[in-house]
Amino acid sequence: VEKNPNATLSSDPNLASSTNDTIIALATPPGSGGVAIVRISGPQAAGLLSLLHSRGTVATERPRELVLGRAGVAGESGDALAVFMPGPRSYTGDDVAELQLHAGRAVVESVLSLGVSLGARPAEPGEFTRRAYMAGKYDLAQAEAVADLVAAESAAAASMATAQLSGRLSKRVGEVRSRIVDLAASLAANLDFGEEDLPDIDMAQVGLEVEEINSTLSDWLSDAGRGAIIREGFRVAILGLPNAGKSSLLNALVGYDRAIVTDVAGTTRDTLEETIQIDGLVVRLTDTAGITETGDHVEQIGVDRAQLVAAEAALILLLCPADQDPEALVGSLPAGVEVLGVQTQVDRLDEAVVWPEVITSHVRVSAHSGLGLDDLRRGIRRAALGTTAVGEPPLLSSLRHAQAVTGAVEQLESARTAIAEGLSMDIVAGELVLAADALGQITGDRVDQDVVDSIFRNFCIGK
Ligand SMILES: Nc1nc2c(ncn2[C@@H]2O[C@H](COP(=O)(O)OP(=O)(O)OP(=O)(O)O)[C@@H](O)[C@H]2O)c(=O)[nH]1
Ligand SMILES: [Mg+2]
Repeated sequence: VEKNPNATLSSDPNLASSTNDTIIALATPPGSGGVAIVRISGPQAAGLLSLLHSRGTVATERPRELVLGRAGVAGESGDALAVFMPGPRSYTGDDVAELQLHAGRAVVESVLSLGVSLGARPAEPGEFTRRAYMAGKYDLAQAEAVADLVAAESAAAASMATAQLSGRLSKRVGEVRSRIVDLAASLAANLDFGEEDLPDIDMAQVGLEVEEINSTLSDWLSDAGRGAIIREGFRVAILGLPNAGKSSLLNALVGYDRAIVTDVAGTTRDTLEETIQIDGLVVRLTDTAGITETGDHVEQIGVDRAQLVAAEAALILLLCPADQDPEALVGSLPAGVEVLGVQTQVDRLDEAVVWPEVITSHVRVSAHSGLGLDDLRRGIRRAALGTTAVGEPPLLSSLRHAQAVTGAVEQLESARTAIAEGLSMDIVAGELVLAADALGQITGDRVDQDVVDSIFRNFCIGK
C-alpha cells in the first residue's frame, strides 16, 4: 500500500482494511503534563522502536516489559520507557510499541515527527481501535463502547460502557439474531424438501415465535431512552420571570457562585450551562435570562435564547416565587417538554404558589437556606429515569443501536403480516433474513462501510 499521510479512512478503502502500514499517534491528551504516551502499531513497530529509543531493541526482545532508555535519535528527547507488544496479543492485533515520554509539547512533537520521517503514518481518529475491530478483537458495538468509556462522565455511563465492552449487548444481539436465522432456515429447508421427508411447518407457531422475539426487542427499545440519558446526560433548562431566583438556584445546585446574582431584574442575559451529578446521573443545567417583554435589544436576545434552550431541554424547571404569577409563563412553554414547577425563595415568602393545571408536579425550595433542594434533585432524577434505580444499565445506549433494533422490529412485523395473510414461506423467510440483517448492524456482522467510517471518525486520535 502506498503511504499517503493525507488519506482519510473513508476515502481510501485500502487503508481501512490494511494493516500493512504502520501508524503513530499521541495516545494521551495533548499539552504538557506528567507522562505522554506515543503509540505505534503495524509491521514496522519493532523497527521504529529500535530507532526512536536507545534501548528499543532490548524492549522488542522482552515483550510487555518496560525498558528505560532515552528517546530520539541521540537521546535528545530525554528519558523514556519503551514497551513492545507483539501481535496478535496486542490492542490492535498488530505489533504495537509504546513510548512513555516526559509530556512536553516539544518532546512529543519531535518523537512524532521523527517516527513519521522514519516511515510511520499519523493515525486517524480511532484508527487503533479500528484495527482491533478489523482484527476481530472487538465487534462494532464493543469498539463503540471504547469511545463511550473514554467519554464517560459519570459512574453510570462508565458502567454501561463497560458492560457493552465486555460483550453484553453483542451476546444478546447474537442470541436473538440466531433465533431469527434459525427460524428463517427452517422455513427455507421446508421450501426445498417440502413434499418429501420434513414435516410441514406450523406457520401459526412461527408467528408466535416471531411475536415473542419482537416483544423482547420492544423491551430493549423502551429502555433505550434511559440508555441515551445515562450516556449523554439529562438536559434541564431553568426558566422563569426576571428575579425568580434562577441563577441563585443554579449556584446552589452546582455548589459555588457560578452565575451573577443581583436584585436587578434582567441580571442574566446569556445562557449558562453547568454540569452536575445526581446519584451518578449527569445533569446538564442551563440558567437562562428571565422571560419578559423587553425593549432592551440585548435582553431580548437573551430571552430568545432562553426559549431555544427550553425547547431543546428534556425537562424545564419553571421557577416562581410567591410574589410572581406562574400563569404569565405557561403560554411561552414549548410543547412536549416535561415541566417541573419550582416555587423559589420560600424562606422569604412561604405562601403557596397556585400552579396552573398543566403543571402537575411541583417542589418548594430556597436557594438561600437549601430547603427543598433534595426534593428538587429527586424530582429531576425521577423525570430522567423514572423511579427505578440506575441499577442494571440499559442494553441500548445509542441512537444507532435503537435504529437497528427498530428496523428489525419493523421487518418482524412484516413477517407476521405475511404469515397472517397466508403468504408463501419464502416471503416470510425473506422478511426474517432482513430482520436478522438489521440486528447485525449493531455488532457489525452486516454493516455498511460508511457506518463503520462514521463510528471511528468520532474517536480521538491515538485511541
Ligand atoms: N431570600 C431569598 N432570596 C433569594 C433566593 N433566591 C434568590 N434570591 C434573591 O432574588 C434576587 C434575584 O435572584 P437571581 O438569582 O439573580 O434571580 P434570576 O432569576 O437569575 O434573575 P434574572 O437573571 O434577572 O432573570 C436576588 O436578590 C437574590 O438574592 C432565596 O432562595 N431566598
Ligand atoms: Mg439570573
